[in-house]
Amino acid sequence: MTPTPSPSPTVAVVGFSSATYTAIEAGAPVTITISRTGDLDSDVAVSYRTSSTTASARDYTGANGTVVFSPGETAKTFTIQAFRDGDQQDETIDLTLSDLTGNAVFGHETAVLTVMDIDGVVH
Ligand SMILES: [Ca+2]
Repeated sequence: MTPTPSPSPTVAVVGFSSATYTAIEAGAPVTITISRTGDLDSDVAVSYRTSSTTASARDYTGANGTVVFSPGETAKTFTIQAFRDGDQQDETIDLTLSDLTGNAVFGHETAVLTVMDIDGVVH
């Protein structure tokens, strides 16, 4: 008798590589990675965007766009640059994924980038 294949349906898991990131104000741009694990055989697209309730728009270079994982691809990146703003407090930037298409589910759908303040540092 023919063994019945037991299909184990795999899906891609797409999300930020971490739930938290850290950048230093006026430091090097921070690279944010969107990773894809699980099913690597299909095309998967996802959109990303940055927003913030504590940092104003001129405090960092926001990013938004759509990335497409081709078969075999496991990581996509974008960068954010935080600027010195004169405020003496750490600020956070929210990273959000949306519009996931293809055979995929979300991992870390959101993440938080903390920008470490340098204005309040006592030298
Ligand atoms: Ca500051």
